[in-house]
Amino acid sequence: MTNFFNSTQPLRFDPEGEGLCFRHYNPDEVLMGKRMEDHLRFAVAYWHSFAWPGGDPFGDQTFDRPWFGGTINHAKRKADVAFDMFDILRVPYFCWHDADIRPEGKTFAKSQYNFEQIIEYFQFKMESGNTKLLWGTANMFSHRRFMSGAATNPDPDVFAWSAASVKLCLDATHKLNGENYVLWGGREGYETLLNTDLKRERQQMGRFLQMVVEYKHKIGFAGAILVEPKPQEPSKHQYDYDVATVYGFLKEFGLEHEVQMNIEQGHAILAGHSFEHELALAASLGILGSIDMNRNDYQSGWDTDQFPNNVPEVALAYYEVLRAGGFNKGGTNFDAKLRRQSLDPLDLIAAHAGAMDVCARGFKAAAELLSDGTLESMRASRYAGWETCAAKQMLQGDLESAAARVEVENIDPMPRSGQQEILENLVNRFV
Ligand code: XLS
Ligand code: NI
Ligand code: NI
Repeated sequence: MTNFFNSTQPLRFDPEGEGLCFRHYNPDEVLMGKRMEDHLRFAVAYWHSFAWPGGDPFGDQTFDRPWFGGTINHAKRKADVAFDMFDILRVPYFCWHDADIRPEGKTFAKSQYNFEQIIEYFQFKMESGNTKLLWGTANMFSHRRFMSGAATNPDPDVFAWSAASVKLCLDATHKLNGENYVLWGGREGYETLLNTDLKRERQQMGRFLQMVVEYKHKIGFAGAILVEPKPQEPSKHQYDYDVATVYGFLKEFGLEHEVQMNIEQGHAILAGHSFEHELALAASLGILGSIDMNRNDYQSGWDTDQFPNNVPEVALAYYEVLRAGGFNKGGTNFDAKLRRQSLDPLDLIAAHAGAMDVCARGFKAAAELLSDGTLESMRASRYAGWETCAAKQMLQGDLESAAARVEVENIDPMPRSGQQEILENLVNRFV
């Protein structure tokens, strides 16, 4: 234990409690036959909470953390504080990038040496603790070598470097019994089409993903490979734009049964969708894997990665997750960071505890709405006509036989209300 948080006493569930506690998140409460902890599967993101120094485009570091510094001892200290926080929050999972957890070395071999020491340290801490790995990933966007992309780089040597990075991170994720492996392609896109061979770059990226899947099978990694869509930022255009785009890409490279989605709230908004749209679409395509929970600033429109605090929005998101049967290997990763003025250790705990409560409230609302059944039965009755034999047959037939029904059956379709306001009022009774 470190003394960063003064105490590592786990937060209590106490709806009437004073100070720091959970007012809505009760890990042991059973909803729809499952404990809340097992439904939500919360994870802390190592990068935002322990590696980010609090900079913005106009100013540098605001956080002063005892583990900032480039040595392996700093990295171990960081891990000690991180695991203290996992215990305080009682989160079942965490997630990392290679660059978050180890000091960067002068060579690949030196970085690998540092990384493997930390992975061993994690292994030791995980054996005696309660926190597991939801997913690992390779950071292939921060270092300048990746400025023109990782797998999509015009320089094949960067492709090779990326292969080495993913191989190392996938091996480590496997070693730590991680439940998923994520690929987010922040620089897999372009700044200007004028210098970009788009066709070639997409082919490189497709082959890279195939190689990752082949390697996963080779080493017997049972976790899911997840792609995280985002339309832009940092690149002007990113190839993994949104769920629909990634699905087309997976089909093109024969990976639609191998790869699923890690869907982030803020990325959905950046792509001009709602979070629930992206979740519903992925579920309908059978590729819903996991979620990155956060929110953007709606005024600036930037990907500000704030902690969620909009219960109705979160409720609609979990509603789609529940309709899809809940998470399997996936979970709720807080890909969210403090505001740069939130300097205190307490701010880190409060941010997560509050977000866990927001998710719990939203999740409970979603579970009640689904159990109530009115929404689903109203949705079903809207499509009831399609349950008739005639309608089903029509889909088996051709255009001419469908067209013939108009005259033969003297069809005259009558518009029906979509009842949006009634449905919104219904939802509002639960959130
Ligand atoms: C950035 C992404 C990133 C991924 C992991 O916008 O959300 O944090 O989740 O590389
Ligand atoms: Ni993001
Ligand atoms: Ni993310």
